[in-house]
Amino acid sequence: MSTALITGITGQDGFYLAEYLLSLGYDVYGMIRGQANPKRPLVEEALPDVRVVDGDLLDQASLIAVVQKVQPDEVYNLAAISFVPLSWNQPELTGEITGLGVLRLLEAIRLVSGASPSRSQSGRRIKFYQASSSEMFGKVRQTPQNEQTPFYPRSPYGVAKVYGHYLTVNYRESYGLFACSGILFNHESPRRGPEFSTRKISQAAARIKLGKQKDLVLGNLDSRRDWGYAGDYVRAMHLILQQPEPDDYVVGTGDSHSVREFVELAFRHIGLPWEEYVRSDPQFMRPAEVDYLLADATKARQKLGWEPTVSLEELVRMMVEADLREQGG
Ligand code: NDP
Ligand code: GDR
Repeated sequence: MSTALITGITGQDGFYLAEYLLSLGYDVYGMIRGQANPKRPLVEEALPDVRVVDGDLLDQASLIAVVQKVQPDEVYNLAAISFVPLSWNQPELTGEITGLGVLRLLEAIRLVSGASPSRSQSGRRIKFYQASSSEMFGKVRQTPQNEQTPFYPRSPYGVAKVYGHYLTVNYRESYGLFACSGILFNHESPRRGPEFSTRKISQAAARIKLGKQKDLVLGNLDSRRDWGYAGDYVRAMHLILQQPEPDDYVVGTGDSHSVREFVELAFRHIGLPWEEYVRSDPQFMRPAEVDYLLADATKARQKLGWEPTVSLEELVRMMVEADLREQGG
């Protein structure tokens, strides 16, 4: 039986990945931070087979202790400050967690596995997955974006992810670590945090339909994202670590839509005219925007055999339906 350690177990992806790895027969450990993290009971209830361990990406010693204790075959680093707007308000903390946190975890793996610059096979004992992001492409240099596309991050979050990405490549090349990075485009689900655009929209649509909310105030409706379903993307994470050689992969659907289109689909589903309920306000505009993301996931399709299975229409329906149920509809 293989053992996996997941950081960010309380997040959207942590949940889907844990569920998937458990279904494959893995022994799954999930790292949780804080002395009374309110999400701990939720994880324990939703994922009773996951073993919870305490650690924080800000604390090097805690990460060494966790890796030492768990002795994982695979480590998935999903923990981060992941909400892009917050990264302008707390840029230093974002750098510490989303950027330097990757360094601390890689150091823990290097120390525990005994990897050395001589690139002995010991570096391959613990495989490492880094959650890189399409936000690294930012003000895109080419469309669609693939593994060769240069980065041009547009937020402190994007900059921190670029640091984590290159550090993952560097530890692979410096110490022979089996360190990989998945450059994932936006992926959503009913478990998406309500601060992100898609869940804010699906939740508002459900509440408006049920008469619990009057309107929905968003920011930029023109930006375009390559949106997929989170359940599909965690399969790609796992596949990336099952390849004979460590490498980096772009993962996305190859289809891009505007925020406005997402709104239209959600309101079509509840049968209300979106123009009467939705408005755009500068308070939700970003200091610098990522206008247009579109994935070229040819490498993931060819080498991993990965394909998305959920269309945008299905995703919107799934999210709005889940929110209608949650709101008591
Ligand atoms: P979430 O925001 O849902 O989850 C983030 C997780 O990080 C939470 O479990 C949070 O724990 C944890 N965390 C934050 N700070 C620390 C810390 N100091 N130490 C330990 N854990 C911490 O993100 P997603 O699940 O959506 O995304 C997973 C990863 O993938 C992130 O790194 C994100 O940046 C990246 N990504 C996501 C994409 C997407 O579309 N979802 C696309 C591309 C990349 P807590 O509950 O305690 O706050
Ligand atoms: P993103 O996701 O920044 O792409 O990062 P988000 O859903 O927050 O924004 C997508 C687009 O929607 C526009 N937008 C709004 N966004 C939010 N959150 N709230 C609003 O009211 C609103 N109105 C318009 C934004 O301007 C943006 O253009 C997500 C995160 O999961 C990152 O961690 C991950 O790396 C990337 O996806 C890939």
